[in-house]
Amino acid sequence: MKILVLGGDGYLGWPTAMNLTAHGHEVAVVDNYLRRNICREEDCEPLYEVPNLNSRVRQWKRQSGYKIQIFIGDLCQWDFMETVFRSFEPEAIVHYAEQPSAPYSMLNRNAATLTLKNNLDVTANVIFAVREFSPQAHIVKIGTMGEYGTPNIDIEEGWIDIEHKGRSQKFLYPRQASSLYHTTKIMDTDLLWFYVRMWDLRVTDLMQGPVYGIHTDETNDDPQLLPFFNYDELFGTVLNRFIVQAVADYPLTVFGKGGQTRGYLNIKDTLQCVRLSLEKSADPGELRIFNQLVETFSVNDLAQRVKDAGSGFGLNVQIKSVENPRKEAEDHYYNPAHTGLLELGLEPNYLSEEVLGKMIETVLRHKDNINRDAIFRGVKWA
Ligand code: USQ
Repeated sequence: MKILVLGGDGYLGWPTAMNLTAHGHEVAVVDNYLRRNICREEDCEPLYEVPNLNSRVRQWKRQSGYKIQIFIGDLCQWDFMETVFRSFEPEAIVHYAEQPSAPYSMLNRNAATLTLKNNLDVTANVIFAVREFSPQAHIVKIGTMGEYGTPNIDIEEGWIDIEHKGRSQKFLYPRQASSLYHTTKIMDTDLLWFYVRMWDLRVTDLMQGPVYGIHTDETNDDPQLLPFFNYDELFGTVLNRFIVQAVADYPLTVFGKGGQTRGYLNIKDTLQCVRLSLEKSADPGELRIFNQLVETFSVNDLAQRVKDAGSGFGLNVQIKSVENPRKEAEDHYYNPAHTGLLELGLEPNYLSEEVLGKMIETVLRHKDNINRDAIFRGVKWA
């Protein structure tokens, strides 16, 4: 299949591109290096240097023999989007091209506006481009479990049947996000759902939980192929942060009570989920939603796991609750359904001592690069 990976430079975009080529697909990546530029501006560079897309594509070709096409530009610009679609003629699109950080979206007005504009403009342009140039193409959009928030009832997989005064209808499951970033993902879902109804688009919206991990089947321990790995407060996800904190002898930053529970997955499972969704497309006129997670943990559970794994490496990991910079429930019910991707064939990689150990080993190799000042800056959400 000819697959466009939008946001192909990112933590998930680049590993996805390699993985899809390794499974026989023809891939082009598109990026404007937005995340790299923000990380430079905010002084939160990744743990190790990541070569640019041209270098990574050359390295992957040397390693594997597979080619990847590259388009560098801003997908908010319609002319650029048009050029990409006309030249590549995709059969499917993986849409990761969003400002992905919740804390960054809450930093200040500029960051909020950038997040809103970028995320909605790119999603709208993808929709218009598919309609105009590739109307049969399947859009696989990365949404977030954060769209649902933490309701006091079970979270269904995208949809819920509501009975009201003796009548019933299926609706999108209620969404109430706790950051502006997550809110843009709700808006994306609404846009996609509207145009699915208007134009019979085929869309899969993947409600993903926080991802952790560094290695995938394609990285082969080659430092040139590793994903962009953040551990700072803005762009690092919690488990990746805790591993770096453990190595840096920095007490693990549990926000508030630490009872915040989310659905986690290994980066390898992100790649499986995206590929399985691509290989079994949604139907025309279908907005298919999967909850993309494999197991739930509280922040306290994760901290304890990292502490235990660290002791195997002689690390004396401390855990310290810090005042929560976010406005979120710290003690709540959380029970999301997540059977759809298992039914498509997902074989989960669960969090284990071995997985944590491999992450610690890799981070230890880059210990000297850790910038302790980037670990906690206390971006207040309210
Ligand atoms: N947390 C801590 N200490 C830290 C960092 C985070 O206790 O040092 C807590 C947060 O308060 C939150 C939980 O850990 O309760 C998860 O935080 P996170 O930073 O790993 O995840 P989040 O900001 O929600 O965003 C990440 C990705 C985002 C994705 C989302 C899925 O950056 O792109 O959409 O995970 S979800 O969390 O399910 O909405």
